Amino acid sequence: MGIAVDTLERTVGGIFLQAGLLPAQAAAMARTIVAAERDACKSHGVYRIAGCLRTVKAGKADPAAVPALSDDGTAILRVDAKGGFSCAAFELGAPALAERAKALGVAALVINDCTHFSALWPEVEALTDMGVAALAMCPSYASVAPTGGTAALLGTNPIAFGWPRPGGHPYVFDFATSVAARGEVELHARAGKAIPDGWAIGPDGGPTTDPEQALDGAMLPFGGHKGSAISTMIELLAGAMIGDLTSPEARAELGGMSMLPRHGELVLAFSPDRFAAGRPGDPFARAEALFDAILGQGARLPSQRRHAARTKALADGIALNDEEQSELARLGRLGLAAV
Ligand code: NDP
Ligand code: PYC
Repeated sequence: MGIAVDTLERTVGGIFLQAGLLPAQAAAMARTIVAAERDACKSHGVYRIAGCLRTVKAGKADPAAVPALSDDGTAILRVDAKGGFSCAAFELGAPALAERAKALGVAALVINDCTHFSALWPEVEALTDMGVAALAMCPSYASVAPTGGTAALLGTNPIAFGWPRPGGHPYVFDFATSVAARGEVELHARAGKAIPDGWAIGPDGGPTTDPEQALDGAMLPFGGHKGSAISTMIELLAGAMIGDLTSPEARAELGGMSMLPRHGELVLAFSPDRFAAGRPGDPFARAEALFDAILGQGARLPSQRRHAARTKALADGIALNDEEQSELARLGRLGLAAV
């Protein structure tokens, strides 16, 4: 039997409280990190705690930040995270975003000045639970070479989409616009395992399967020029357009990559009912027909693996290995002195 989800949330929340985070920040962080561990998304699970603590210890994330929502009644809502982590900032803005999208058809949540370490699927899933479709994106820090280039410039820039499915798990995809998340390369380095061909180039600009060389060099965009362009779009929409840092700026501001980057995030929400009004067909029923057709070919939907892992974790608990358990105990005991 593994660790119950609520037990692990208390343990992780306790680590962040010990590190000086306000209770609302610590609880939001614990929910996000434990959700990733529960859903078998190891690159953004308990492994991330030490990086968050390093960022607080270095004075790059404010543990006492209280995010503030501003709403001028338009389609653009803003949360100023005030230098704190993104999780509490998102939780503050999400209900207002869903309501505004239902009222207007479409609305945007801009989060500014947040330290962002998490996967984006918890955010789009939260919005689909509120009955809206959602698209979330953010820069990270310069660690990916544009296609045809030889040095880190773009971030691993994740993008996630969610579509509500009445009576079932939502349709959700969430991926880095690099071939894999940087967290995956870090986990390979920690395990002393080579990364697959095609993920990265070393500092000399040549291909490498050595994760340490990849971390010192640059990762590659997924899908060649197509991923490179989507990643660039994210720098524009969720960096320049919202008046926040792009990935090269975030890396320069941080002065290294052993901590987590501070920048902004853009989350869009759509009301399928409002968009489809007056047109033939129910958008949700039509979506189900499409999902059935995909599954009918023997393909799987994105997030199916994750939701299966969640079902297992809720029944059997979350399995952490001995090393992970002793790391949690160490972080809980020593707090910021552990990093
Ligand atoms: P993956 O490549 O592991 O997965 C990408 C998506 O594709 C998932 O939704 C996954 O669903 C789905 N998928 C995988 N295989 C299939 C398949 N055969 N058929 C259908 N769907 C499939 O993700 P990445 O490594 O690119 O990213 C991992 C995480 O890192 C993301 O959650 C992302 O948000 C996060 N990240 C965060 C950053 C930040 O700055 N905050 C930066 C970069 C990444 P499933 O999960 O069910 O397998
Ligand atoms: O895994 O690429 C990544 C990442 C960057 C910031 C948070 N996660």
